Amino acid sequence: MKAKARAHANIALIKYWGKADEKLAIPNNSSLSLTLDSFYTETEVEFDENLESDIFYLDDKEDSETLVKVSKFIDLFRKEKGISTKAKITSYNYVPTAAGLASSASAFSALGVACNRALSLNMDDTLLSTFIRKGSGSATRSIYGGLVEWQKGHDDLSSHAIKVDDADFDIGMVIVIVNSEQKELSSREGMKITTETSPFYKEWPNEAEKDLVNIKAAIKKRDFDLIGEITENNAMKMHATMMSSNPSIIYMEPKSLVAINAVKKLRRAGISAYFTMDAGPNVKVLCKLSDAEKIKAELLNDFNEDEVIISKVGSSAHII
Ligand code: 2P0
Repeated sequence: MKAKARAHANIALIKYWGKADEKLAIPNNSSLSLTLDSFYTETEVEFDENLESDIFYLDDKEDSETLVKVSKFIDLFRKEKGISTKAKITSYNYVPTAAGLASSASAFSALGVACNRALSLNMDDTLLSTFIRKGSGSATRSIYGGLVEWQKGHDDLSSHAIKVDDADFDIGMVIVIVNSEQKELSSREGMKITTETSPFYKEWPNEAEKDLVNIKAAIKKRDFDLIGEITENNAMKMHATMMSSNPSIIYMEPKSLVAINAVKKLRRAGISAYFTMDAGPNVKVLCKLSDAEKIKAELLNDFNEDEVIISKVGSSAHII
């Protein structure tokens, strides 16, 4: 009744933005991500008949606020097993700096993998990813390492992750910490506002699906620059759509643009580097891993050493 798992964070190259079904967490568009080695979560879950309620520790501190979401998520697994036994959950986020880049993707993926083992549910990765999806959408993709697609599907069982590529070529990411504080607007809220108010949102799922087809072809051909161009363009289309919401959603901060301009400068100097951004101001630079140190050196003109983190490709979520 006890298991411990590790899962890595992932960064979407083709973004997920907007839900077709909020309750089931089915997205309006499929997405594709790169799993990162440098950011991960380790979580132990222990089901215990003696407990009267669930208890959750995050980085050695009891966290009763997050517990509500965690308990709801574990309920899915309890229901599958037909039990109501409460659990103690102990979780650690591993980030290479005090960046506060705690990720719901690695967190729910690690917790899902641990619950599956602790309750001997023996779900395969496809089915398990549909459970993890209901904790957090992006967590669906963290079940696999490398390049991973979350196929939007059309119902509970068909909306799941698939492995696209091991990404065992020269690829990596440089993460630029612009601001490590908790974001003011959650992704969940941001998506809702965008889908309900942006006049441009109706084009977003079409654009994302086109980008997905094209990036998968570029991955197959190992065409790094094409992968990068599609990634950058997709992220900016998502941010433009968010900005056109009412009220507008602007995750970008002045220093985000500083990082973006540094990437453009690197590109003019012949280095293949492309930026992407998520629901926050931090900038992630998709690059060849062999260029990462050069890219970091350029970024250090404007950022501190602990604000620029290099990551190679991460592996699948697994029991430890
Ligand atoms: C992504 N993001 O594909 C996109 C791009 C942020 C921008 O998935 O509501 O925490 O739990 O499903 O997964 C962040 O949203 O949202 C996200 P919920 P989630 O990575």
